[in-house]
Amino acid sequence: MALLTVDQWANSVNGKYIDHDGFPAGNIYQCHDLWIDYLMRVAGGTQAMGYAPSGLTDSVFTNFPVNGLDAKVTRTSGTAGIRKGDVVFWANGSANYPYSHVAVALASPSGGNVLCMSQNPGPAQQLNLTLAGALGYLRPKNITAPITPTPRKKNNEMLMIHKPATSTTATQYAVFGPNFWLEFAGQTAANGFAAQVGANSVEASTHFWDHCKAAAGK
Ligand SMILES: [Ca+2]
Repeated sequence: MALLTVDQWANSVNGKYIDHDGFPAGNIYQCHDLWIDYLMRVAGGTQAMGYAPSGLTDSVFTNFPVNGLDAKVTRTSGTAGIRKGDVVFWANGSANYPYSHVAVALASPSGGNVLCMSQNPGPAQQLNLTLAGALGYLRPKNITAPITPTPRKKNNEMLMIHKPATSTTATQYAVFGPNFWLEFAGQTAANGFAAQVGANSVEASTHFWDHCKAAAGK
């Protein structure tokens, strides 16, 4: 079965009760089932990879890697960098989740909360969950960094290129447009300019770099 995008998956489970193991008898619809569902249908893992060694779902995170799970996801401690598609784990014994919790982030956090697809209590649903007690997150390896350039501003004809680093020079960037040419170095500045330009930087050969510079009138 083809794997789903995060959005496709979230739409497919929203409002539904998800169970993959018939366990525990008292309430088979656990947060852990939603994690298993996500692991299998989005990250391309197996149910066995997602088992919690201690029986509580946070042990997937605290015992990572077990069951070969590291073939499908990476692990990050703490909440910095959480983004859409990350699987967030809350600690056993945390204030809101005395028996731990897991949910799938649908957006980057805002104000100490993160919008998640979460199950138990209730069916799988979108909930804004506090990050208090969160241990960290697992990120499917098959979800690449989102490309979310800001919309090109009206009449903004700037473009951005870069020349890869060599053994003697750092990566060089240039933003240019009609009668405008700005060279600089540094990834942080480059990211800022890319957001402003509204597109990612295009890799340039020296020849193409010179061509662009000449076209910019410089
Ligand atoms: Ca279950």
